Amino acid sequence: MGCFILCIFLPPFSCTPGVGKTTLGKELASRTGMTYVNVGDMAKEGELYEGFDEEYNCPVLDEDRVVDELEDKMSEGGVIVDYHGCDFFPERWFHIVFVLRTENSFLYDRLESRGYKGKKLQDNIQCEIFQILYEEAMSSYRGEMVHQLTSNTPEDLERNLDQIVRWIEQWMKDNN
Ligand code: DAT
Repeated sequence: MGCFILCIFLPPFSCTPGVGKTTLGKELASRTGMTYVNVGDMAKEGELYEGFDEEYNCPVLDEDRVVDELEDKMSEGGVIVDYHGCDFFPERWFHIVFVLRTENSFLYDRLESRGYKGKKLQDNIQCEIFQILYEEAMSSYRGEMVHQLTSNTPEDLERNLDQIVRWIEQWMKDNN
């Protein structure tokens, strides 16, 4: 079987954007037996940073070291990668890319309850409004690989899980 990967991301500029990537990614891993990789946590553990962004109060990821660190795991396949950016991952790593979308009113409450305020809160909300991440995904990967999923409510989460699990089952049938 070739390499088989899902990638799930959302808004940049912050370390924990709150659209539901982690919740979806971990639940998907437990339903499918795939491996879940949280790139933010991996960077924190390995200190894969190349500086600190004072404006956003957030470390700056060392993208080359992250790619080096992930390379072996990705070539084995069966990996769900969770991150809020995507343009530095090699396209060959992935079979499908999901961009989670949360309406601003829901996102505002989730980010505020995580203690985001001021510029950091506003920039993350702006990022959603202008679909920045979706556009980044569309320019980094073939259009047919990139799918948007709505993630406002627990019902959305359940529907997204069902949809992705069905997609994985179909992929396995087609590629085995
Ligand atoms: P992220 O990994 O994108 O930062 P998360 O998975 O930690 O986001 O979720 C942030 C919070 O929102 C957390 O309290 C769980 C909740 N949540 C996640 N997906 C949701 C959904 N579809 N509907 C309602 N709440 C959701």
